[in-house]
Amino acid sequence: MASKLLRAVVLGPPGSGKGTVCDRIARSFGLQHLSSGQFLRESLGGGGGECPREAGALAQQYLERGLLVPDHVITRVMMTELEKRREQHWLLDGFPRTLGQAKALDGICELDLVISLNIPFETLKDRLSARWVHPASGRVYNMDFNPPHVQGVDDLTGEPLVQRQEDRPEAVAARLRKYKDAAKPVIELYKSRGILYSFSGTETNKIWPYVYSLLSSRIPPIHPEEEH
Ligand code: G5P
Ligand code: MG
Repeated sequence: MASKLLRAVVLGPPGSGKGTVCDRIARSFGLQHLSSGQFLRESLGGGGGECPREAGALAQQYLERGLLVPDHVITRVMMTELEKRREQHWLLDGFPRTLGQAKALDGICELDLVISLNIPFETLKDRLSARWVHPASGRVYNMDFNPPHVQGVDDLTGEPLVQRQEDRPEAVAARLRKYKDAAKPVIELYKSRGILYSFSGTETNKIWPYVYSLLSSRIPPIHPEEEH
């Protein structure tokens, strides 16, 4: 097992806790955490990021509206990133999200496990509408889970926080429906291969011990289990 590189994916709707779970897995097991949304956002800043600049400009229009970026754009970004990490264990956060993306991924690797986060619709709606950001830095707060020290202002700069267009309650429901339609065939595909592991609940902290124990059966932890 030591020489085999782990290829894992975390699937879940917006706000389901993919980023939170992936951070913890990366810390506990030493996997590279590769977030498609993060690569896209970095590219928007122009330079700095590793995603090609044209892809970034194109992606911006979709990101702002909470829509899925076209398959060929995100697939190109992810293939470039994965190519650089052939020798590392990795964990994908937010990719693949459509059947077309899943097929592209099949072309370059064989996945070992897929974690699917099943979070009730109402919980997702509440979480996403509680998210506020500091536009200049991209720092993200959640009014329930990780609130700023002072309500409505960024911890480091003291500047005002704003709510993203796509996190406004009226936009959230439409976003979640679209996600579900696109993701259904992806989930079916991995289920039929016997590599899908679904976790249901309303709290990341309660799901985490199960995810940890699944991962432990595949790869030795580099850090003992953390409470959070
Ligand atoms: P992203 O960046 O992949 P989303 O919208 O899928 O963005 P997001 O918002 O990043 O998902 P997440 O990673 O699933 O959510 O969840 P998270 O950030 O860990 O947790 C969400 C919030 O809830 C946080 O504030 C967290 O602190 C809080 N939270 C976590 N657990 C709990 C809990 O137990 N309780 C409470 N109360 N709170 C909790 O993609 C962004 C955009 O990029 C494009 C799309 O335009 C997308 O909209 N994109 C793609 N387009 C096409 N194909 C792809 N593959 C794409 N990937 C990205
Ligand atoms: Mg995320």
